[in-house]
Amino acid sequence: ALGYTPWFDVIKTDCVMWNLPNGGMAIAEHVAGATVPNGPVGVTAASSLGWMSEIEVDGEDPRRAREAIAAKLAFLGVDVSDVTPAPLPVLVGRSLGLLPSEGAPRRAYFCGSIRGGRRLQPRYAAMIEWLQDGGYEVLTAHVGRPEVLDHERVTRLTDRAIYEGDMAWIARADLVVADVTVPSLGVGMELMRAADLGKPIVCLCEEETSLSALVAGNRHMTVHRYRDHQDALRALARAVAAWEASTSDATPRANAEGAP
Ligand code: 6K6
Repeated sequence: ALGYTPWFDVIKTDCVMWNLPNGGMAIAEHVAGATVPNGPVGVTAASSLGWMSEIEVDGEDPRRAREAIAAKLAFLGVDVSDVTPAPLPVLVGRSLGLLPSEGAPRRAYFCGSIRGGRRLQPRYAAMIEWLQDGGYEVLTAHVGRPEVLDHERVTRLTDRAIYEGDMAWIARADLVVADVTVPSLGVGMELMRAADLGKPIVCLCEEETSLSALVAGNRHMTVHRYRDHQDALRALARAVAAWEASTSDATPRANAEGAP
């Protein structure tokens, strides 16, 4: 009814409340998290954050609020290093691996054709390497490996395990990057899932390629056209830099224009 589908629940399993000598009150809650069964992220995850307490103060002046919070912490004997400004749902989302943690490397999910055809494998490998060099953890580095199809045969992963594993990774990704030049059903499915989850999506496509209207016309994804291999890496660098600049706590990397 509110126009969104919940990803996970914030569960409070226990509570302790103290009356303080100054007339105030301190409340600590035992907090856990769990993904919503059959929910949109398609993974089952649970976490326990332990005992937590939220401190709120009245007023609209952030500086005064900061002082009031500091005074409360001092009164309670809580060290400021044990405190985070992040709201509880964000902490739970992070503990479930569904939201990026501060200071942790950003996770990129790279999509490229596998059974749809391996013509652009070296390009996928170069894009993945560029992301890794820039500090990204690429969850799907296997997409760039030349021997991925042999590997599929050797590891004997079932198609269902591949599907479920990939859906779980998409849910954990901070950014989805796809080369959509070679048509691939799998990449199309990944993009749709990423769009449904509201993930930022960067699509790269060789010029002159006839691209499906369902990608080209999808307002959840921007398609960046490129001429050749070198231009593809420059287009990737520009698109990632633009995304990084649009996220508040990111420092755009210096080599955005200087990509190989
Ligand atoms: C690979 C390496 C070891 O085991 C494997 C098993 N195969 C796959 N593993 C993970 N993801 C896969 C696998 N096959 C396809 N995908 C996902 O679908 C990739 O993330 C690609 O972006 C996409 C390619 O889809 P198809 O339809 O071209 O195969």
